[in-house]
Formats: sequence, C-alpha cells, structure tokens
Amino acid sequence: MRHKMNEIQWCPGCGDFLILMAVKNAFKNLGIESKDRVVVTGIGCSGKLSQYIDGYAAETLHGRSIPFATGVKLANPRLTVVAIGWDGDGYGIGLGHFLHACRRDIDIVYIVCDNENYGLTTGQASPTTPVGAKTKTTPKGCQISPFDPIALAKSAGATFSERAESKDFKWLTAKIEEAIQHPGFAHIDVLQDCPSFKRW
Ligand SMILES: Cc1ncc(C[n+]2csc(CCOP(=O)(O)OP(=O)(O)O)c2C)c(N)n1
Ligand code: SF4
Ligand SMILES: [Mg+2]
Repeated sequence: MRHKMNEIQWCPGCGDFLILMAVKNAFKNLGIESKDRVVVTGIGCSGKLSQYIDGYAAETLHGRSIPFATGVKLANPRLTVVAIGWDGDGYGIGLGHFLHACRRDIDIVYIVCDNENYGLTTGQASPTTPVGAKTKTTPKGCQISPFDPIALAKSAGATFSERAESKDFKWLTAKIEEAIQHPGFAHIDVLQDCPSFKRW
C-alpha cells in the first residue's frame, strides 16, 4: 500500500495538508524516529495520510483504525502509535471502537480529521454535520443535531480529549505533541476545511 507515496491526491485547499504537516512536525519536535512510530489510518480522504509519512504505516478498513492500532500497541508497547480517523469513519461506523478506547485508556493517540461531511464519497451528511447545512443527503439543510465528540469522549472516560483546527497550525502541532506524551488514550478532534463539499 506504499505505492505513489509522494503523490498527494487531495483537493487544493484541503485541511488534510495542514494536519499531515502537523503530525510530521510533532514527530520531529519530539525526536520520534520513523523506526519507533506507527501511523494507522482508516478510510476517508485523509486515509492516505499514513502513506505520506515516512515510517511504519497501515491503511485499514473504514472505521477500524483504533482496533488495528490497539493491536500494534499491545504487541509492542515501546512504539508511538498514532491512529487517524474521520468524522464518518470514526464517529459513524467506528463509533463503538472510539467509545471503548476512551474507556480502556490504552496509550495511543487518536486524531479525527473532522470536515463535518463524508468527503471521499462526495459530500453526504455525517454525525458532525451542523443543523441547517446543505449536503447531498440533506438538500434542504440538515435537521438532525450533531453530537459533540469531546463531550462524548469524556463521558466514556477519556483522560485526554481536545479540539483543534487545521488552520491553527501551531496549536494543532502542540496538541499532537501533548497527545503523544499523554500516558493513555489521547483524542483530538480537528476541525478541517473541505473546500469541495463543506460550504457552511
Ligand atoms: C464498510 C464501508 N462502508 C462504506 C464505505 C464507503 N465509504 C468510503 S469513505 C466513506 C465516508 C468518508 O467520510 P469520512 O469518514 O468523514 O472521511 P472524509 O472523506 O470526509 O475525510 C464511506 C461511507 C467503505 N469504504 N467501507
Ligand atoms: S473532498 Fe474535502 S476532505 Fe476530501 S480531499 Fe477534497 S477538500 Fe479534502
Ligand atoms: Mg469527513
């Protein structure tokens, strides 16, 4: 799955570019070498993030980055393990894994690239789409309230759950560094731009 490593395939202006750079910077700033880290992604536009970072990586199934990353950490606790998911991937199909990871407090980082829609499948509503937002599946505006991922994580026992924005690059990098250093499950919800489908 490491073919075309250098060919980034996101839309111009996509927040994923900044998230990718922030993860790379955090590894660099903390001096975590490629042999000591594993990046695990699920499925979504940003699923390719694991291909664009030098080091061990796995691109897994939709919503399944957490169980894969948990297995990696249990097999080799010395590794820094960063799982990356998306609002549809992590809060929709993978929600059960997320809640149990908060409860189990296994020492992995979980970054959710939250563009408030299903970008890869061309812009359907997701669990974080705001009320009133027009998407392919909500042409008259979304009528279902989104949930708050941070409140949800904390109610499930998360010891680290924070919000960041892809645009606020310094803050995002600092939060990723904190999350890596946190002893236990560390979740960051990153609000990201999606110029192709997020127009609210
Ligand atoms: C089990 C399964 N169901 C459905 C899909 C189709 N699918 C691919 S990406 C995606 C949604 C992606 O949205 P999100 O997770 O928010 O990521 P984004 O593309 O917005 O970054 C869906 C439903 C799939 N790949 N696997
Ligand atoms: S559809 Fe949105 S999230 Fe996906 S690559 Fe394009 S801008 Fe980024
Ligand atoms: Mg999304």
